[in-house]
Amino acid sequence: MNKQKFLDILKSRILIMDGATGTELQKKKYLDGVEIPEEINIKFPERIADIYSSYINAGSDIILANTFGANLIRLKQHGLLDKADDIIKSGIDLIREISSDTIVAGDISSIGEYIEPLGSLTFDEAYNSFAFQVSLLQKHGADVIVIETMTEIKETKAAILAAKENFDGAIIVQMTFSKDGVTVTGTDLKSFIAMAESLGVDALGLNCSIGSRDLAELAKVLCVNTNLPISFKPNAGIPVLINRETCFPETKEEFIEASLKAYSYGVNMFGGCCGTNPEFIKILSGELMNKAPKIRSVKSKYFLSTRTKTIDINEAEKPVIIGERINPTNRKKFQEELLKGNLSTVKDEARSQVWSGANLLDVNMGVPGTDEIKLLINAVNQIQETVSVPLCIDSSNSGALEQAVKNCAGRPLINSVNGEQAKLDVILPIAKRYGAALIALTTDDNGIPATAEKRLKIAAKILNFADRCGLERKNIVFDYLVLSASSSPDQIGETLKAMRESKRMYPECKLVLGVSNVSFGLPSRQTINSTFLKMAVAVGLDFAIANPHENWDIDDPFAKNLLENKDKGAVKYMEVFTSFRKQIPETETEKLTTDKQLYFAILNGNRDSVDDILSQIIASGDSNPFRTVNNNVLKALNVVGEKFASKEYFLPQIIMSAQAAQSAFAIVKATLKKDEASSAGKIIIATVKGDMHDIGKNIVGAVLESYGFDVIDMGVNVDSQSIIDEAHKINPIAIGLSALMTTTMPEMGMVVKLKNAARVPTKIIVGGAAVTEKFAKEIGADAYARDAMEAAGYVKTLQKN
Ligand code: B1M
Repeated sequence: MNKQKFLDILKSRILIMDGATGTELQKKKYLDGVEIPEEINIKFPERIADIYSSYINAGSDIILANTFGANLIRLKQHGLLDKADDIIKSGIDLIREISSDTIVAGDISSIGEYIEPLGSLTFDEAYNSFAFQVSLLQKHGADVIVIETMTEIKETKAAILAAKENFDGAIIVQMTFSKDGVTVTGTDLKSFIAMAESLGVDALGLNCSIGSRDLAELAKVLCVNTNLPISFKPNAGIPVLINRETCFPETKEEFIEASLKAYSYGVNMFGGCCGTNPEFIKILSGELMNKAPKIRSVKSKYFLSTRTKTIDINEAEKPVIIGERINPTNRKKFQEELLKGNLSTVKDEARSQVWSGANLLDVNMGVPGTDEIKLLINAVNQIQETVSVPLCIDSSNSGALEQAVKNCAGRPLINSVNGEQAKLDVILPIAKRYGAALIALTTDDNGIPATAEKRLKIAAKILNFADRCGLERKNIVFDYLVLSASSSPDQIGETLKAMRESKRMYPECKLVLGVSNVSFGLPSRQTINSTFLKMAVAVGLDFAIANPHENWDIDDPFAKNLLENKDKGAVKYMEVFTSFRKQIPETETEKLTTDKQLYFAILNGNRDSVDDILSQIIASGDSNPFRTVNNNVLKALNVVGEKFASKEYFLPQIIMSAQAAQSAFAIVKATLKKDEASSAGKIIIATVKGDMHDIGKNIVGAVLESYGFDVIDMGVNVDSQSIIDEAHKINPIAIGLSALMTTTMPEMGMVVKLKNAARVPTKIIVGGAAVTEKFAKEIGADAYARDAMEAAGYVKTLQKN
């Protein structure tokens, strides 16, 4: 029977399932002479046929085939693996022989061993064991799969995945709860729904363990939390021992009364579990068989969950805080611990963030030199043993992401995908397969777009791809990325605009932001973070990746002014929040020489006074104004760098100083005389990948141009391969590379390597504040230059040859 046909029947009428198989087999002594109950199918088929017939005659629409424990691991344990095909085939065929109208359910249940960390099985071992069983159920023509009597959420997840990926028909999953609505491993009803719904089952339900009256109340919780069809198979009460015999105390009348109550709540499929028998089913079918199902319309939920806790994001107070502290980036001691496999800080951070109010925890284990897959799985397991909140699994390694999401108990959030096609191709299928929600960054191969419109365009691309992959749009959580108010104050408005529009265009998609980026490079970061958070929530922010230990109640007018781009250069904000003062009072500058005036203009980031000072320098008859400017600007920028390192200056000050320096060089560049004697040769210059500093590189370029060279300036943050491709094309006499940070210098070595591999016949010259002659030699560069003049000197020697 195809899936749609089954679902259509379910919509039109109540379906009656069977009653107990196990207790009936016991009662009739049908288990004598077999190793496990499923062996009856091939050893004593008439016995199981007798049970099947009794339920079919009692009015069951669906019979569960006697394949409950016929999974790979259990059959192997009992030496019956070679009989697997026959056991499953016979279990199904015998039902068909009795009645061709009956819906045959392939029955699956627990392996008997838990998946780690509760037990010793790996997730893949459990999955493979179920997949083996499901494939045979598919092969021998089961109509639906019923996964039943499950108590552990990870094992249930493995069984559902195996069923979904190896079976064409409908999948029903039932778990077993105690009276308080919790399984023996701590899973509650909502966590069960969250996981089953997200993995795409067709119906879910309850069976075994408790009597019908208590189970009906648990069914009511399912009915008000999901729109999926629900099945209900209670025991005939909790068993008691009377004269050393197990007895089920519930009467048929009590059972029917509770079942009718469950019907009134909206349950769709009825049957019985331990202690029930064909008489129970006969009455049940008489009462319910032709009844129409109750219509349920449950308000849409947005569950994220773990084994023991579920949050409905639609109902939660906003923003939902995702604790960001389980991340070793820039934390040396934490990294060293992780390199040794020590997860104590991970657990401490998990506990303390939850105490401070984190609703979810981000987990990032990106430490170079570790086996990230193993580390991330361990971290997920250990965190889930320590705290109950849902997780946000964070990695740029898709293999690590997949394994961690797979091993996560419950429904996590994945951090993250973006608009790059290669990422979409890999990460979206992971979210779909494991039913996870997915953070989507609105950036792509070209970086973060400057406007809200372009970020929304990337969002549209991601949603189109999600549609094609069959990943429901509501699973996508957009991050419209906030940049620092220090370096990009005009961008804060673009982020908020994109978020507002996104809520209007894609109301089903949630919004997230890594909030602390906004205060990067500024003092009193908490003031800005908290003020910004309030602005973001006002335009619909759902999740904030943030430090829960911070104070999120601040709403500061100076920070707001800065965030609304009404405080150029963060001047007001800096006055209030730092002891920053101009290095000398403006009025005194007039008493200084023009050299000193220039020095202080750069140091104070005073771009407006640069034009005037430069005019004075150029008009003064200085024989080499370029050198004068170079010396003073360099001296000032070095002090700026020192002040930044000692936290006296913050990013806005460096930016203002850099802008003043750039305008000084732009003016003085025109005074450089061209060396007409030189015949022009081509030179490529570039600041290497990851590095945005270009003042020094621009000076080098200007000086080389003044010597008559044809300078091809490839800009900043230039990919190494592009530099070599360009060299291939234009055949320059030299490539000049600039880098100012210790983290970006190694990229110079990469350019040398690529050049050698591609056999490009050109020289490489390197320079920049952090670069040394020794480093240049180590990476195999042809030359090192301390400054622009040395660079020009070297290139001239090449030209002569
Ligand atoms: Co940044 N920055 N910066 N910064 N910044 C430094 C380099 C830093 C030393 C400051 C500090 O912490 N003390 C530090 C690097 C630490 C390190 O790794 N060792 C730093 C940092 C950390 C950062 C950020 C990470 C800060 C942040 O965001 N938290 C960030 C990184 C961005 C990125 O690149 N991904 C950042 C950002 C910026 C600004 C954008 C704000 C701005 C750059 C603006 C611009 O370039 N358009 C900036 C500035 C201005 C500086 C300082 C203060 C000044 C740099 C400068 O322009 N110097 C700098 C501190 C310092 O260097 N003392 C600092 C003047 C320039 C003429 O010198 O480039 O060295 P230089 O060039 C010289 C020679 O080195 C040589 O010739 C020139 C003179 O003739 N030379 C070559 C250069 N390239 C050559 C190539 C050659 C030959 C010679 O052959 C081809």
